[in-house]
Amino acid sequence: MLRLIASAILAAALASAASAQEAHLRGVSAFAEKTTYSRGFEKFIERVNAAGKGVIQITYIGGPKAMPPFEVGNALKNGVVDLANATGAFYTNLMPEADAWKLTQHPMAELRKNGGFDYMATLYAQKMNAVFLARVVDNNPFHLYLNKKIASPDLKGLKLRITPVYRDFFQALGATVVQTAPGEVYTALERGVVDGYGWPITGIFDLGWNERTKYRVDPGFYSAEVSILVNKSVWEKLSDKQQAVLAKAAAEGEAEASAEFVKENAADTERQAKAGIETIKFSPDESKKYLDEAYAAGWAGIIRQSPEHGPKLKSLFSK
Ligand code: 173
Repeated sequence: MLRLIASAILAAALASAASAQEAHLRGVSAFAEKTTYSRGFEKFIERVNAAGKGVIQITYIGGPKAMPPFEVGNALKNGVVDLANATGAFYTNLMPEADAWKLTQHPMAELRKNGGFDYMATLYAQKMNAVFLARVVDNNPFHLYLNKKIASPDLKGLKLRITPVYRDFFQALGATVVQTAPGEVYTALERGVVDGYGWPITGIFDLGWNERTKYRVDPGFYSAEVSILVNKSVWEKLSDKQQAVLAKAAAEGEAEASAEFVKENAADTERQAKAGIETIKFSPDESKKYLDEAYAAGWAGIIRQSPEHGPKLKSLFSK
C-alpha cells in the first residue's frame, strides 16, 4: 500500500515537472536576418527569451538561407517550424486572403475591435493551422522603383519584379510582371532582366538595391504587412503561462510598429534622396487615379481569388 502511494506521488511529481518544463519553439523568417522586415521578429524573440526563462524559449533558425521565403507558410502550417515571420503575399497558395492585409486602412488596434482581425484569425486557423500573433509592420507604404523614367502612370513596355502584393495593380497599369523572392532582386536589376520592382519605402539599402535603382515613383500605396504566426497545434499544447509570454511580447511588438515605421519611412526617404535616387511625381489628378487604381485592382484581385471572403474583408478593412 505504502509503495503504491509512494509511486503515485512520484508519478504526480513527474507529471507536474513535465508541464512546468521550458518549452522550446523554432522560428524562421521569410526575410533576411537582421534586415528591416526581420527586425520586428528578432525583437519579439529577444523579448520572449528574456521574459520566458524557464518557461518558454525560441530558437531562431534564420531567414531565406534556412528556408525559401515562399515555403515559410507551408512549413508553419505543417509544423516543420513552430513560429514564422512572413507577409501574406508569400503564402497566397494556402490562403489568398492573407494578401488583403496590405489593403487595410485602419490600424490593427481598430481591426482587433471591429471584427476585421477576428475574421482573418478564423481563416488563419482553418487554412494555415495558425494563430496570428502580431502584425509587426504597418504604416509602411509600397512604392514602384524604376530604372526607366515615366511621365505618367502608364507602365506599358516595362517589365517589373513583383510578388502578389503588386501583381494586379502593376498589370492594370500595363506592366509585364515577373515574380521573384527578395533575394533575387539585385541580380535581376544587375542583369537588366527587369526595369524596376515593387518594394516598401524602407529596406532597399538592406540588400544593396540602391546601387541599381534610379527612380522611386510617388505616391506610395497600401500598407506593408509582416506578421508573426505560430502553429496552432503547438500553441494549443502550451500552458497558459507559456502562451502569456508569447502574447505579451506580440502585443508589445504590434503596438510599437506603426510609430516605429513613421520614423523609418522618413529616414529611408531621406537616405534614398541622398543616394541619388530621383523621385518621379505625378500631378495631383494622376496621383489620385494611381491610388484609386491601386485599391480597385488590389481588391478585385482578392475578391477574384476569394469570392467567399473577399467582399467581407473589403468592408471590414476599408475606410
Ligand atoms: O517581396 C515583396 O516585395 C513583398 O511582397 C513585401 C511585403 C512586405 C514587406 C516587404 C516586402
